[in-house]
Amino acid sequence: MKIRLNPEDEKKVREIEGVIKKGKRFLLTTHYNIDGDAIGSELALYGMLKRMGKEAVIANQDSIPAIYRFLPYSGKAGAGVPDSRIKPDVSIVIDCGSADRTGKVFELVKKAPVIVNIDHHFSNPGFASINWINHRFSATGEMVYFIISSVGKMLTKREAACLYTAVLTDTGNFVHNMGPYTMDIVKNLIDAGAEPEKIARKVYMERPLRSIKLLALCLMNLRFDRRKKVCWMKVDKEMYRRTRTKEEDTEGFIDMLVRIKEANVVFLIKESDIVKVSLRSKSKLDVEKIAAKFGGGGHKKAAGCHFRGISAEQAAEKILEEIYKT
Ligand SMILES: [Mn+2]
Repeated sequence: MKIRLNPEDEKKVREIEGVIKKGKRFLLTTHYNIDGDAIGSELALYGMLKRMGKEAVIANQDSIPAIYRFLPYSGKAGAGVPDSRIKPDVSIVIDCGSADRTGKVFELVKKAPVIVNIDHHFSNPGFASINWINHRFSATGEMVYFIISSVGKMLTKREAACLYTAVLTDTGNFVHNMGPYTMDIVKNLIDAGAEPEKIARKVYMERPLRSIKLLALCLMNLRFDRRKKVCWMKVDKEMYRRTRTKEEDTEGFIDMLVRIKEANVVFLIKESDIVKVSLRSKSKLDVEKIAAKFGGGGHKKAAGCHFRGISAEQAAEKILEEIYKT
């Protein structure tokens, strides 16, 4: 089934098509704290470029979380330190609301004469030479879908699996942020060979026991503010130590909070060298605005920010204070 894009988006796809056809050496990157959309979109694009006989290198600040290592091509996206010998003629930045979300890799990105920015974050300022930004897409994976169907002519089973994972995870299992094309795209991805059951099992049903034990500790300190209907919890270093876990074991913890009926806004605080906060809104309250107050970003319903030099408790207070101002 052919999905018709609106003329403006179609124009962007054509523009990116021109760059991809001309380019020889591509650098692909995405944001740190890699999520399913970031890695799924990146790997699908990598698959297409290789299929077209292009040179392509992936450089990411962070390594791929364990739950996404089942994805095709995931072996090509090793952790971080960019190889300074790479001389790309096109850099493609995927799912990054701002350039600094690429971390140190941006030094390498800048070396390319042409930078392409493909993203669905509302706040993206358009930092590249070609910017395709539209927050109406549920996931950047949807945008990559249109690029691959057009430039790559078809969609392989492997690329479809990557993009399905992108859309599945960025919509929180098809719960929020659904766009006008989402279900049509998903249908086409399944037709192209993506296996919904297998992917859902890999992403949601293969958690190590230690991660659930960590969740149990977190839930013990679940807090609730009745007046503003805010629910939050923290993960601190002591909890990681006791359960022999690390940050990637907290994947999906925030979704536990989202399930709470009484809550309108929820957040999870993770303490490591810095204090990271993930926020979700179940009401009209725009959590992107809250995160932006502290230099973070994201979407209306899902956003994040971080703090340095303060404790998890202090960070929680700052966030609450900001919520109380709304
Ligand atoms: Mn995304």
